[in-house]
Amino acid sequence: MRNIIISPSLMCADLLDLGREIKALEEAGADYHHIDVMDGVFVPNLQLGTANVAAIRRAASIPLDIHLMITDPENKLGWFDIREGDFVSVHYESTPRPEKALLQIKDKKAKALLAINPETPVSVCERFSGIIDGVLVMTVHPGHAGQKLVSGALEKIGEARKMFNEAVVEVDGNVSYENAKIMKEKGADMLVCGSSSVFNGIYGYKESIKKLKGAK
Ligand code: S6P
Ligand code: MG
Repeated sequence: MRNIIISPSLMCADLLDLGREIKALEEAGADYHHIDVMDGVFVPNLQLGTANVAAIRRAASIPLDIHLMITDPENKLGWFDIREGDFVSVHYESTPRPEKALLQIKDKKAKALLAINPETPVSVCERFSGIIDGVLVMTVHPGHAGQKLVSGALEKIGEARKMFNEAVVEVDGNVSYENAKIMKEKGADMLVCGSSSVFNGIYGYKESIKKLKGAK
């Protein structure tokens, strides 16, 4: 089994107390902070923006995992505080020129991931194999937390792993403890954790992350 990277989704945290949340997640063993950036055009929601990313950066001691759900990201990447060691995902469906955005991310020495919606086949990733450091498989429709798995989305994790032996396969959407087991079996090595696990209010962050990392 691969080393599991845990990336809690900060949009599910207590936004009024984000500094404390960031510290608590880091102490609990989070590897990255997942930041959902939504523009109200590519997805039907508005969420964290450039100022939020900068503020989170100031409070964080671990790298950021920035998930851009915005149209034409190649024209907007310069607005964001992206650093070496971060993960940055752009959606295949968000632009006719994904390679332009991916190359900009690489220029900043961050890891470039191609995100795909539940309806998008994994096969579209193949032509970017020389550029990308991984694939972000969406297992819910991007835009909101608290959704249920889209049927068939889990199978795409295995297809992505088959296509990219070394690259990261990140999964985002309804990562519950139960679903995490299946996702890991299929080859996922990075889990975005939101209201289905880390922020479900049932377990503490440390226990929750331990359960997600350990679940076989
Ligand atoms: C959804 C977004 C995600 C959510 C995460 C929430 O558009 O990209 O990162 O924050 O999926 O987790 P959950 O467990 O509520 O699905
Ligand atoms: Mg996300």
